[in-house]
Amino acid sequence: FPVKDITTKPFEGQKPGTSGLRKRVKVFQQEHYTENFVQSIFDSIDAKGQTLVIGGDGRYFSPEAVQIILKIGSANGVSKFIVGKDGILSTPAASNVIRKYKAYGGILLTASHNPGGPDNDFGIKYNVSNGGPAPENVTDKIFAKTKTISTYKVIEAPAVDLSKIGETTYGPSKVSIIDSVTDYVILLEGIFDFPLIKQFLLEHSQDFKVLFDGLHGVTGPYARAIFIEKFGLSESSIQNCVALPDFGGGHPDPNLTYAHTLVDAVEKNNVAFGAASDGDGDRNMIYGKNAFVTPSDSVAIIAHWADTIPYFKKEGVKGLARSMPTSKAIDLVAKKKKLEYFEVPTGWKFFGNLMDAGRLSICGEESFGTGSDHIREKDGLWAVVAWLNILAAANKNSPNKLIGINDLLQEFYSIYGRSFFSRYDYEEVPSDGANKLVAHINEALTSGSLNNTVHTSASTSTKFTISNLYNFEYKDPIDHSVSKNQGQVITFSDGSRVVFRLSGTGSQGATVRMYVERYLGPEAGKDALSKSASEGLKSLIEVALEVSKLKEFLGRDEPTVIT
Ligand code: VG1
Ligand code: CO
Repeated sequence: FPVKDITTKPFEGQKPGTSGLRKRVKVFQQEHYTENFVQSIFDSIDAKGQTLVIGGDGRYFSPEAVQIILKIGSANGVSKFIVGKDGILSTPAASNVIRKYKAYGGILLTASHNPGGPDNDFGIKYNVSNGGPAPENVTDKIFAKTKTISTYKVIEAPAVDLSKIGETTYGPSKVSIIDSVTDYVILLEGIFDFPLIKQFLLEHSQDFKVLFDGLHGVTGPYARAIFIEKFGLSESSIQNCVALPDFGGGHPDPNLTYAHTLVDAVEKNNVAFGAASDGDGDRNMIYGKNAFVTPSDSVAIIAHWADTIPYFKKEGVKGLARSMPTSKAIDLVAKKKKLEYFEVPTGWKFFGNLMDAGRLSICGEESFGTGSDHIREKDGLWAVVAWLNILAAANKNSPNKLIGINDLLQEFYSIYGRSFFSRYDYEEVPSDGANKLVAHINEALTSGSLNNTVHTSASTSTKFTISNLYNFEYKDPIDHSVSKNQGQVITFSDGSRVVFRLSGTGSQGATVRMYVERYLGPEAGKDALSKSASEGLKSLIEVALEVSKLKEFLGRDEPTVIT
């Protein structure tokens, strides 16, 4: 098998974002484009003689990309590839496979929740040996390589049949095709109390209906194995669980806007426990009849109930963490349980170091990402099964009253109070306007012109006094690396907070995210605590829009998505 050097020229903009390189499929399909990025990965790591995992959410262009990685990887000396059957591994499953088989790293083919298909998005992400996304020093190196690349290496070998499980030789390398689901199901079985969940669901087959919606993303086969085969539920407990390369034309993002197939079915069929995951399986939404769990609350509630989960009972909970824009609900749990807790920049890569150092067990992001140190990615089905485990355990101690999602929410608020939280996304706005918005807030930040100013909500007359403005900066407590400009934060004297950030996962234009949080203590009482988030946050949102002049800069009256 001869190794060939192919001459190429650099492409602009191959900078990995919050979670890998994401672009339109058509961009990746340009001659040499994907090859350049893949060779730049190999130029930034030392994979000679090593094992590499390949897998992804199966979106359009994945089969082609797997073959490209095999060719270039083999030519660059990779000795063994572990590949999910048909190139499929959910992001959490890939993280697990990297760890379990002690691979050197993995290349994940996904653009997560972004739509797929010939006119939509594709993505490539490199993960390191702990199973987590490559840290910034690695992604910076990859980007630098893409700017100077002049050749890439390939072996000339016939394409590998990705549909046959088993090991074959491929040029100088070995390729092992593995079942995409098995290892992951074994992992979850070792974490949760499957028999308890199964028994609870069986006893309550009439009054506690379950529905999981795969949104035609990668989780379909995983959900089938868990809900049908392990928990013994009927076919009607899963929907949209056939993975499709274009996600059936949908937007595989588990939130109230895009997961409407779940929302509709939950309301129509009185489903007590509904859940959905995104294209690559790392996000989750928990949604039951009249009960929506905001992700910031979800992770806090899992932390609160952690000792009902066998994995945490055995390992203990070492520490808690959230990304900066995520509400501070989990901080309250950490304080009460006297645990160490951390605030890190957006994106899962920052949690990994803390986990590797044994200081972090449970963490989450407001963007429907929840997870733990069982792997180094957020994990959609893990969170869904965690909720089922917690509900099954809570009901074990409540023989006469069925405890549902809402009961856990209300109980949590009565102990800790509630952080009302919402995120407004302004997608694909002109970059110019986004930059002006950032500059406007930066100006106030440097000059102090907004400090101590009072702002009144037009509709409710509630007054908010700005107490501080700052740019969030993170110093990693383990490797001491510093990440600057991770979001602009405006704090108010009542403890409320508004954050502005530019998205790092979009494939076109700029996306501005505005995060708002307002806390009410338990003494506010049940009525105030059980309001909808939009009601609880109305006045703060008005003030945030006024202070930032967002509508003016972006030329948008309404956000694209509210979560
Ligand atoms: C978004 C979310 C962030 C998440 C990231 C990857 O990033 O805000 O919390 O970690 O997506 O999620 P950004 O930079 O667009 O705000 V996923 O499910 O792509 O892997
Ligand atoms: Co995802």
